[in-house]
Amino acid sequence: MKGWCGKILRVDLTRTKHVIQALDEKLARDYLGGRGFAAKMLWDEVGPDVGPYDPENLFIIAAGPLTGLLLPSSGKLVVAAKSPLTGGYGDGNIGTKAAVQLRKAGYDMLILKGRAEKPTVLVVNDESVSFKDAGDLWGSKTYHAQKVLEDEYGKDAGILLTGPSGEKLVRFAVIVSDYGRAGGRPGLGAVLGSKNVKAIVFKGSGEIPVADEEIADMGKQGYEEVRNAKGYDFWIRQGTMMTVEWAQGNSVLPTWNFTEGVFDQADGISGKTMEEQFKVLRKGCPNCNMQCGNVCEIREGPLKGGKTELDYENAGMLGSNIGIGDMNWVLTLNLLADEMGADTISLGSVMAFITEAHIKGLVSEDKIGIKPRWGDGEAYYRLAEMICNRQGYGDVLAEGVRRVALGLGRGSMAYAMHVKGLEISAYDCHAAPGMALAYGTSPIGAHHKDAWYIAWELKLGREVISREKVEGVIRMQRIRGGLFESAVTCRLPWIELNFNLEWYPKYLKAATGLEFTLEDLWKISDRIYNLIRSYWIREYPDWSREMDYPPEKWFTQPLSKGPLKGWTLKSSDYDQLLTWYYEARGWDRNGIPKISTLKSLGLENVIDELKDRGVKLEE
Ligand code: PTT
Ligand code: SF4
Repeated sequence: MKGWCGKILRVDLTRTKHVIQALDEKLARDYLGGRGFAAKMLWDEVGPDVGPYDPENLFIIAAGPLTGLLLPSSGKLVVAAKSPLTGGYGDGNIGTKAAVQLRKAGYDMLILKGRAEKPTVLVVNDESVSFKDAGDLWGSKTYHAQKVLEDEYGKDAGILLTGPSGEKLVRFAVIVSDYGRAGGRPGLGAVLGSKNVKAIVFKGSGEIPVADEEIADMGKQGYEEVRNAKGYDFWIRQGTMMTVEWAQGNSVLPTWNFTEGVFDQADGISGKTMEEQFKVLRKGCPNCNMQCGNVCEIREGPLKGGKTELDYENAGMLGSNIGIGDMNWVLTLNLLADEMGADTISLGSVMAFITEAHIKGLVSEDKIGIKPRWGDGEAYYRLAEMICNRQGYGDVLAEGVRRVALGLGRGSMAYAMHVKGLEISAYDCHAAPGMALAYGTSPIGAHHKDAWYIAWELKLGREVISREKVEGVIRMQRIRGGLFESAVTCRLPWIELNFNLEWYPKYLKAATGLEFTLEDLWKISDRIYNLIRSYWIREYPDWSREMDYPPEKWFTQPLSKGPLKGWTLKSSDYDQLLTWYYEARGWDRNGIPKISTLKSLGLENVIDELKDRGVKLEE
C-alpha cells in the first residue's frame, strides 16, 4: 500500500495493551482517511448503547493519504469521537506536529478505547507504545504540559493534550497542541479526559510511503504557487483576522449573542488593530508556507505579557458577541481558553447566552455569582474561569447552551445559539439564509468548517432563494467537509489563495498510485456524509427536520442596527432551501437518507441496521 502507511494502532487503556492492525484496502479506497475513517469506525463500533464518557467510546486520531507529505499545508489531523456536547458524531481538525509524527511512526490512525486506571501520558514511538504516569501533569495547563513533554521527548515530538477543562469534563473541551492550536469543538478534550489520558506523544523515524517520487517536485511547484499567489503578503500579516472588517462590513459580525450583525467597537478587535498593536510573531502548522498563526502579546490586564494565537472565530465570539471591543480582553479570554483547553466559540456563546438570560430576568446575579454585562471584560474573565474549572454556576454553563436553556426553560431556547447542541460559530445569519442552511446541515452541528458559504452567498444575493444556492452549499460540503477532511490537509491554500483544486487528485495519484477524479472524490464525500447522517439518526431515532433548524432568534428578532436593520430569516424561505437540500442529497422530507441513496453509495449494511432500530426508510 502506498500513500497510506497501511497500519492502524489500537490501544486498550483499561488493559494497557495495544495491537497493530493492517489498514483494510477497501476502507482506504472507499473512505480515503481522516473523517471518513473516523465515521466508519464510530458507525461500526460505537452504537447508541455507548455513552460519550463510557470507556467503550472511541477516541480516534486519523490522518489521510496527504497528511505529513511535503505538500502545501499538510500538517493536519482529524480527531473524532461520539460527542458529549451533541450526542452525535463529533470531530475537529488540528494543525500539529503530531500529524507528521503519527505518519512517520507508521500509522494512518490511532484508536483509543477503555479508560486508564490513573492519569496517563501515552507515548507512541514507532512500534513501541508505553503508558506513563501523568503525575503532576494532571491538572496542569496546556502550555506547561507541552513544555514539560517537549523537554522530555524533544521539540520535534508530536504532542496532543487535554487541559484542565477536559479533565473536568467541560462538554466543549478541545484538544490543544503546540501552544495554541486547538481542535475538536464537540468536546473531544473531554472524551480524552474521561479516558484519564492527559497527553499523547508521537515520535516517528520512518518515511511516509508514496507511489511516485515525482511528488516531491509537485510539492515544490505547489509551494511556489502558494508563495506567488495574489493576497499572500496580506494573508501572512493577518490570516483569518482579516475577516473581522469583512464581517462588520457585511453585517454578519456576531454581536450581543447574535442579536446584531454590526458592532460599534469592531475597530478595537480588527485585523488591523491586531497587526499594528498586538502581533509579535507569525507561526504556522508543519509543512506550511502560508503561516497564519497570529501570536499576540497581551498588553494589559490579569494575563499581561502572556502570548496567544488569535483567529477570527476567537475575536468574534470572545469579542463582539459579548460586547467586548478591547483587544486586551479578547486576548486574555483566548489565552485562558487555550491554557484550559476549552473551545473559544462555545465559551463565548454560553457567556453571551447567560448575559441575555440575565437581562431578560431569567437568572439572577446572585445565582450566577457575577453580574454579566456586555463589554465587561473583567466579569467575563471571572466567569470564564468558573466555566473552565466547573466552579459555582460555571458548572452549569460548562454543559453548553442547549443544556443550560433546557434547564432554565421559560422560552430561553429561542436565544440558545446552537444547532444539534453545538454552538454556532462567528457568522450572524439574520440576513444569510444560505449560511444558515450550512449551519443547519453541517455534520457535527453548527460549525462553518463544512460550508463557509457566506462569501459566496453575498455574491449571489442574500435575498435569493434558489436551488443554485443549495447546490452551492452541497458543493462546498463536498470539497471542505469531504475532500479536505478525508485527504487531511489544510483547506486554506484553496480558500484564501485560490490554490487550484485540481492539484489534489494529482497529489492523491502520486501518493497512492490510484486514480481519483474530482467526481470520485465527491462520491466518497457523499458516502461519508450519508454515513454520518445515519449515525445521528441511529442516535436519535425520532429524527425530524427540526434537527436541521437554526435557532429561533434569527427568525423572530429582527436586526435593529446597521444597513440591514429590519432583516430576519423567513421560515418559509429556510424550509424551502432545506427541502431542496434534502432532495438534492436523496433524503426524505425529514432528512433521512432514502434506501436508493444508501444503496448507490454501497451503504447496504446501514439500511438493515436503521430498520432494526425502528427507523422508517423510504425507497
Ligand atoms: C475550529 C475552530 C476554529 S475555526 C477556531 S478559529 W478558524 C477556534 N480556534 C480555537 C482556538 O484557537 N483555541 C481554542 N481554545 N478554541 C478554539 N476554537 C475554535 O475552533 C485552525 C485553522 C483555522 S482557524 C481554520 S478556520 C481552518 N480550519 C480547518 C479545518 O477545519 N479543516 C481543514 N482541513 N483545514 C482547516 N484549516 C484552518 O485551520 P475545529 P487549528 Mg481547529 C487557538 O479545530 O474543532 O475544527 O474547530 O485547528 O490547528 O487551530 O487551525 O477562524
Ligand atoms: Fe496552519 Fe494556517 Fe498553514 Fe492552514 S494556512 S496549515 S491553518 S498555518
